[in-house]
Amino acid sequence: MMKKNDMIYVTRPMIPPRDKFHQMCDEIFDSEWLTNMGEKHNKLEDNLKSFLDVDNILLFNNGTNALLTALKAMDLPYGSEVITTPFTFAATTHVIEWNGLKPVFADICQDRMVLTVESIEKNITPDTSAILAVHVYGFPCDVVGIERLAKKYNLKVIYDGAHAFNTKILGKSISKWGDITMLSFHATKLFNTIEGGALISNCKATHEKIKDLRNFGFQNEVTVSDIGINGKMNEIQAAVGLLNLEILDDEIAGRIYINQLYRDNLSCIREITIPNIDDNTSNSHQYFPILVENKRDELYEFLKKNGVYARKYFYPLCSEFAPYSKLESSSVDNLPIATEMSRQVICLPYYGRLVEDDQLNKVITLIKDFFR
Ligand code: T4K
Repeated sequence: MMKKNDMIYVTRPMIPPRDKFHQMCDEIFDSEWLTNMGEKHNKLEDNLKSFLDVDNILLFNNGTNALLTALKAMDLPYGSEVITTPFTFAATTHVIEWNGLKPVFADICQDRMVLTVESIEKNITPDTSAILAVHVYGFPCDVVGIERLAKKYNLKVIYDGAHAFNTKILGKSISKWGDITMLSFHATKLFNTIEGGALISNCKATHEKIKDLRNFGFQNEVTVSDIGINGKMNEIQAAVGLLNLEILDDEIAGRIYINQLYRDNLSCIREITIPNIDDNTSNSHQYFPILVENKRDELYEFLKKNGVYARKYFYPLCSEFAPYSKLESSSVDNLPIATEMSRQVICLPYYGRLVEDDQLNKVITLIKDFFR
């Protein structure tokens, strides 16, 4: 039986330098200001604004609360339909229901596993109010096609960019598209604040609304303008973020190296397909998904037995989860590609420290042995 710490996981978080972290904790405790938009929080907001080159960003205590707030900020008619992908983490669909809206699933494409414009359009009805699309693995949605649809049908566009922290199209942050983009800074994400997230919006009024919603709807000490939530990031989370931002380049460099080694060693295996993104887009380096025809589950079990805990992100589809499986749009006929992809995909271990202790070679050798 493999011990927990001997396992090689799908990801491992960036850990900030401890001496610097302890010093920051001292500063925070000395200041006696622990949360509610403190100094570290505001600094991280500023630093991320420059790093991502965006106009409006607001930090949150996790990505799910951020996405919940993004939908709330759009003021969508109660009970209206939101078109979304089933090929995502449960949080994406849950926030639709938590806002009193109805998820409608559309299908994805084979190469990037994101919603197709055709499938979105096919699912639009007079009750549709918004599109909640996911840049899954940081692979960009067809942002131009979605923008065109949104204009044609007067729909709001919210992007779940939980995996897309570092994705750029033609050098521009992916969050420049859509009304609002959510980023997740969970421990499993490329850039982490332990738990955390952010909303980036492209309109000042939306930004101000989100700011109120994040803090219970308070505009000032005595005025509550909206039905808000507690979405605030605390000072310890922000300290981790400030320090992790300093070491992010090293983490990305490590992942670029691993990405190349995986490609060099695995692309010749007939049963494996490695998805590619096009030249206009920079990779977010969040996950390393591969598609395996027929033998995905056997490979997963073989790796696990040998101490490598890869993950079947995203199997099952959200449309297969009990709360959603009875929806009309959950039928396999409506989602043929998503169904096929979810039965083939497996995300391999992908994090900078994977090069240590021969772990990367172990993963590659095991996969080669499996297909020999
Ligand atoms: N939208 C999308 C598309 C998302 O993928 C997510 C979250 C969200 C929205 C919501 O954002 P947040 O509210 O989470 O900010 C993990 C994460 O918890 C979740 O954040 C993430 N997506 C999802 C794809 O993965 P699990 O249940 O698979 O996590 P877990 O605990 O099995 O961790 C995966 C592996 O990571 C472990 O086997 C080992 C490693 N790990 C994990 C943690 C927590 C570590 O090495 N250290 C750690 O501290 O959901």
